[in-house]
Order: sequence, then structure tokens, then C-alpha cells
Amino acid sequence: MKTSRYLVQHDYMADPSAHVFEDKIYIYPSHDRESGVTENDNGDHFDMQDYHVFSMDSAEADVIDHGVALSVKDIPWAGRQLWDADVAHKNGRYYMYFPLKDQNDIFRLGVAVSDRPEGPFIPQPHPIKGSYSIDPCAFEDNGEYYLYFGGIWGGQLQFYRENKLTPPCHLPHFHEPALCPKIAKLQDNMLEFAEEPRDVLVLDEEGNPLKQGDTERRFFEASWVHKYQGKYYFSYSTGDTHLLCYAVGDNPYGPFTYQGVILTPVVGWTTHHSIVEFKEKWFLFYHDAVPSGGKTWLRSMKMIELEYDEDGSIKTIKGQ
Ligand code: FUB
Repeated sequence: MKTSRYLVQHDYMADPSAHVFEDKIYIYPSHDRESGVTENDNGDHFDMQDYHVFSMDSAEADVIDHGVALSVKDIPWAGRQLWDADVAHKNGRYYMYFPLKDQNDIFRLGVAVSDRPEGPFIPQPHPIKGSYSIDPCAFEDNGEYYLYFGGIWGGQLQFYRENKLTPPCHLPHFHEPALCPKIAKLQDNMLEFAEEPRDVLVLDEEGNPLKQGDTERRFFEASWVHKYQGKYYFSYSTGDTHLLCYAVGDNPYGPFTYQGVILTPVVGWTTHHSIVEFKEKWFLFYHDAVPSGGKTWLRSMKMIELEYDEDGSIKTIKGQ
């Protein structure tokens, strides 16, 4: 059994998005803090104000904190709450995609640009046109870049139908198909969507979309995509049932067929991750709230080696 390790002792960091840039692992987490905001189902207590970037020369190395890379005070359209971000590299530039509530308290996705993987990242003046909800995940495939996003409850995905904000819009009923995460190809300049966001379908073993009432399998938030042995692995959190799951497909758009659990519940309400290959080993980056004594808004990031069975299925890791 592989063992996990905490990556940072001096601060609270969550939702780690890990990538290999310049032969190192770079980690882009959310920066948790004690804001004093009362805990609620909208996630108002996740009141983050900046991002730090971290790097590691090897999987065993100490983690270097490169300091603040982007701050809410520098984002012209900012309201509040910088949640889970991700970074893509193209032609020597680094693009950070981040969710943030605008001045009407609606989550939009922004992009900020740097010449270095550790930043600082300079935000664009406006959010990405047509973007909404949370948890952007940038994925490159054959020179094309895609952004996955979405999250229900506090992530506001349930406010939208066919990419339009149509409140009051509720979650589907128990027997109806669950709300889908979204995908949009990015334009060459990496700053805008090249198409209308499309649904990412997660299917059961019979080829039917997972239902809203299937709470141990349906999508909640935290999209991540990686490729293993020619297959596309879409992984995500089931939110209120606290599992990290995955589904497999043949191309970035899916559909993806549900396969199983990557990580059983951790201490803390949220679970959120990334998966990356580094020097021929695979790693799961995630978080839990053990060091803060279970305060779900004060999370600590961790990593553990991820293993596959011969048929490509991921071996389940125990969160506790
Ligand atoms: O960190 C704030 C939010 O909590 C993230 O955006 C969600 O995925 C959950 O981890």
C-alpha cells in the first residue's frame, strides 16, 4: 500500500491542480483562509483571496512556495471567492483559469497570463465570454486545448440550462438525468471559448446518463481529465457523498462510462484532486482537513502514488 504525504505545513491549500512544466511538478491550489464567514450550503465560507504556486523537483522533494501569483484585488471584475484554478502551457506562455464571483455574485471563469509557470499571472480585464460556474480544468490533446468546468450547489451549475442563466432553476428530480459538467474547446489565443460549451455525459454500464438520485456516482464538481493508454479518464467529486470517481471515454468530449471510486471520503466535506504522470509514475494530488482538526474550509494538500490494474482500472485509495 502506498502512503500519502502532506505537501505544505505552513499554510492551508486545497484543490491542487498539478502539472509537469519544465521537468518539475507545479501545483496550483486554492488558498484556504480563516475568513470568519459562517458555513453554509453555498460555500460562502470558502472565501479565498489569492493563489500561491508551488513546485517540486521530484516526487520526494520538499515543496517550494513561490508566493502569491494572482490576487483578487488585481482582478478588475472581481466580486469574491477565488475557487479551484488550473493552468495550461502553450507556446512559452502559461494561462491560469480561475472561477470567481463577479460583482453580481455570479461565478464566471477568468484567465490570467504569465511567461513563467510560477507567475505572477496578469488577469484579463473581463471574464471569459459565455463562461459560468466553477472548477475549470484545462486539458491539452493533440495540440488542441479544452476547458472542462461546472459544479452544483454553491457552484451555481443548476442556475443554467443550455448555457443560459435562467433562475430560479433547480436541480433535476431524483429520476431525471443529473446535470452534466461542461466542456468547451479554447481559441488559439487561449483567452476565449472557440465554441458553445457542451455537456460531458457520464453514463452507467448500460449506456444511460447517470441520474440525479444516483448520488454516489453522479457529477457534483471538481472535473479533471488525464489520458492513460490511449483512453481519456474523466474524474470528479460526487460532493455530498464525498467520493472521487472516474469514468472512461474515447475522446475529450466523451461520453464517459462510469468505472469506479478513486478515493473514499477524506476528513472534511469537500474532496478535490488532480492526476499527473511524472517520471513514469502516476500521482493523485488531493486534500483533507485533518491538520485543521476537521475545519472543512481549512484544507491541506497531499499526494500519493496512483496505481492501475492491468485492465486500466484505477486502484481505489482510502481517504482515511
Ligand atoms: O475550494 C472551493 C471549492 O471547494 C472548490 O471549487 C470545490 O471543488 C470544492 O473543493
